[in-house]
Amino acid sequence: MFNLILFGPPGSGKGTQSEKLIAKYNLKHLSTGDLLRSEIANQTALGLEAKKVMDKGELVPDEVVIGMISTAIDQNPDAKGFLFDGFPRTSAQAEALDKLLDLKKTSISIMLALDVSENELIKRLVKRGETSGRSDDVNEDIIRARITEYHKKTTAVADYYKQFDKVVLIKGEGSVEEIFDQICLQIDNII
Ligand code: B4P
Repeated sequence: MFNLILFGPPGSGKGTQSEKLIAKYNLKHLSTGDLLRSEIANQTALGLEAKKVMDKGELVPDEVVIGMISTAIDQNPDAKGFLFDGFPRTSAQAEALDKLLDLKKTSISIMLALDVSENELIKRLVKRGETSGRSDDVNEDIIRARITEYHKKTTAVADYYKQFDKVVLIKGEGSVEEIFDQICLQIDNII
């Protein structure tokens, strides 16, 4: 099984690149952001609670997202591999993911980390906010809060996988196609 983590700050292009990668490599796309937005759209109890946190630019509690990912993995027993997008976002989530994959006798193959400057992130998310209808993109204060949360809690996840030599940095600025080509080069190297 080939299991990829696409990593990076908010707006680094994880969702954008994931769409192209799942088509090319036939991976099951697991995006905690998409799963949470679907809970919000369906107005579930989980979604209503998550929305309050997401609207402040903060991270949803670990047990909530770990539970969602665990269910999603179990629902896809025939997957050729998983593309984790926006997960794990804390060290506790990373440790939980390793245990879940261990139960399935598999593991993370590689983490590709998209590197994008803060100015570019803000520019992209402000622009997306003009049309996306996403309440966490509506103003620059919330966008900055998300980036602060990333530095506080999420960068540690890359350190976690570095100890296993699984992290490769990808320049996340340039055209979507150029970045996609760099990502594919890394994947083709190991599959
Ligand atoms: P996510 O849904 O994961 O979203 P994201 O970080 O905003 O975006 P992404 O990096 O996927 O950017 P995209 O491709 O769309 O998280 C949203 C919220 O959910 C979090 O803040 C948190 O509250 C919660 N959450 C999710 N997972 C969680 C977890 N595991 N634990 C706790 N909480 C969790 O790109 C952004 C924009 O840039 C787009 O408009 C795109 O068109 C543009 N773009 C992409 N590539 C570009 C390029 N090369 N050049 C120019 N623009 C580009």
